Amino acid sequence: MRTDLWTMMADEPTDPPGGEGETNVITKTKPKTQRPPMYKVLLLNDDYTPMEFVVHVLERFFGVSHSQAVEIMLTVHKKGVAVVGVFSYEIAETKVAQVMDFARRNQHPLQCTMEKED
Ligand code: TYC
Repeated sequence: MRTDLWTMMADEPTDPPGGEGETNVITKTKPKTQRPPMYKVLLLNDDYTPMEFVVHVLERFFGVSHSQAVEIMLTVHKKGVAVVGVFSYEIAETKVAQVMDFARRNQHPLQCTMEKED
């Protein structure tokens, strides 16, 4: 128990009366907001899928304009692969399934995959 004036005036908290002489320490913790992991959807090049088909896929399943679709398709054609969008796991999974199913039904070997973002 502190009794002298200078000690009482120090900027430490005083113990509540009747306590066991403990001092409460308030630790500030930063609230951590959890954001879900995101997944890149990748389109892969091949030698057989027609360019117009890939452009159509990009417009239809990724909601890009015709000129953006041509640009992305040409990037894949030249570089071998391109990220066509970043989505939550479930959305990415759905996009991949939609593209793969549409390509298969049209007998094109177009490949679409997903990859976790770092
Ligand atoms: N390389 C194909 C061709 O020359 C076109 C193509 C582009 C195929 C993009 C797949 O993801 C792809 N017909």
